[in-house]
Amino acid sequence: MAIVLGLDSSTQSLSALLLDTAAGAVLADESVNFGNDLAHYNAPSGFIPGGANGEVHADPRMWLDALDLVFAKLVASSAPLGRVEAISVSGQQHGTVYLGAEFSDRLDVLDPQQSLAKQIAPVLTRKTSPIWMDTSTGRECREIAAAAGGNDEVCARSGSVAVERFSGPQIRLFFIHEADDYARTEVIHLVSSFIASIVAGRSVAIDYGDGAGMNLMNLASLNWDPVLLDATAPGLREKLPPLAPSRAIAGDVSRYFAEKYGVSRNARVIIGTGDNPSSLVGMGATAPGQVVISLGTSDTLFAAMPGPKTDPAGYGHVFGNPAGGYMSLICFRNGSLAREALRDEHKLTWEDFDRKALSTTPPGNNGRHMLPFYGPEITPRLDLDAPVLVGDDDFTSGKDKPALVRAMLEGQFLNMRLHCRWMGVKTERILLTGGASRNNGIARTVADIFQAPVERLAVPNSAALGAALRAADGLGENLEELYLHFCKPDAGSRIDADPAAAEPYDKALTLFEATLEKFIS
Ligand code: ADP
Ligand code: XUL
Repeated sequence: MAIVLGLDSSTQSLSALLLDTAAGAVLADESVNFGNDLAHYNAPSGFIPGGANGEVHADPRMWLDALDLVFAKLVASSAPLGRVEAISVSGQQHGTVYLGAEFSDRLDVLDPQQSLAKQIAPVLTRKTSPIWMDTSTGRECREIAAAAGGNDEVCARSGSVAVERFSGPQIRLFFIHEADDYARTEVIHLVSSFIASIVAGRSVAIDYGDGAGMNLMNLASLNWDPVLLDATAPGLREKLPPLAPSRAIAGDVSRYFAEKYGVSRNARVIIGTGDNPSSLVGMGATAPGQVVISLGTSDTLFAAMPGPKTDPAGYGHVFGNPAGGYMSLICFRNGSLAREALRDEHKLTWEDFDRKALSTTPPGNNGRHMLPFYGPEITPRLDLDAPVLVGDDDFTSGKDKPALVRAMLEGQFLNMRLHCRWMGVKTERILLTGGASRNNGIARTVADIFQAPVERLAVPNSAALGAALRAADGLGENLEELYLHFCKPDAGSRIDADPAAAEPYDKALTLFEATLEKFIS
């Protein structure tokens, strides 16, 4: 039984959660919001706005400043960092960080008197990092698929067809457009393995959970796939860290964190994983039979799987399950930021997404519906810059605001219901997490559309919780026992589906699908 720290470097924030596993208690919960707390990076939602041709990048120095800041906040709140026995990391998936030959030496001698960002910036060989929202690599995806023998082959090997946001296509684009900088890159990390490397003070391995989101890992051998490496960029094998199981220990915490923030020198660092695999742990859902919907910046639906199963339509993914085996996932790019865009465009509040809109409109919205995409969507792949509205004039002109809110939420979750069929999972109960899951109107819409009860946990940040639980797992604690303490559904927050909504939503699904098909080439 131990004190363990989980860090989650997500799209919009970095969170830290300190647990006492013996007491079953949360000792500290701090977070840094990139847009608010590090406003000088001009990334209000965690990425650099205005990228051309689908490019979405973030500044890795911002992630490092957030790491310093979150530890300073932990110290300020008197969190017992001197008693931490293990630390692990969760990171937004697919994003890549490019580092030169001096990276490892630099990690060894980090000076506690200076910031992480200042010391690591000189060894970045690519100033900014492409993140999961990037859709700029369509050409590179086609080239990789062609070189590897087709997308079916890429999917059979890696668990996903070549996908624009995945690391392999992003690496290829860098190699093609910035060949010299690619050549001087010694190591390419994912966000999770980059942050874990900083914390451990040495370049650490990538786990099977996050590694599977690169189009480079062979799902069967759990090693880098030679065909995919060759199809992506020359000399790539030498630039990738090794792959390892999620509970692998990277070493002790770096001297930097011990001296600067008083973290116990003996704290072990367990390698990182992606935010979705981490949430699978944080929701206590690593055994098959449970379905999780996460409503963060992206909306995702995922579940542990007994064996790998791929999506014939090419939208879904198979990742490693941090507890062993596999998980399947479907990701939607127009999640919270699309809900925010509608809220701001029509001068609404989250309260309007809660009781107000839903109490004055019926399930199915009398046929009024929306393709709820304010920017490129990945499931299905579609480039729109504004939602498509189908219905009467009051609705399409934006006058009928309650109908707009309902149409947005129904569009998002009908689209989710439509695109998760391939997983073949039974949605008898849905575990809901992510920033938007606290909204009861949104939770009710999920319950009614899937016709399943929705439950939320007492600890809301499941990705950070998953990192902390994985840290304890790395020390040899039993995950199933930890779930009993930390992953209990909050009984008061359960929402049961209204059976009367079943029929209107079956009809709404047909209408939604027909409109969607007109836009998919
Ligand atoms: P990420 O982990 O991807 O950075 P979070 O899971 O922290 O994101 O979720 C952040 C999002 O949660 C915000 O973009 C915001 O739109 C959404 N959110 C927060 N509170 C509410 C609410 N009451 N209703 C709806 N959405 C909310
Ligand atoms: C999953 C995905 C996102 C990111 C950011 O494939 O792209 O969910 O992990 O949360």
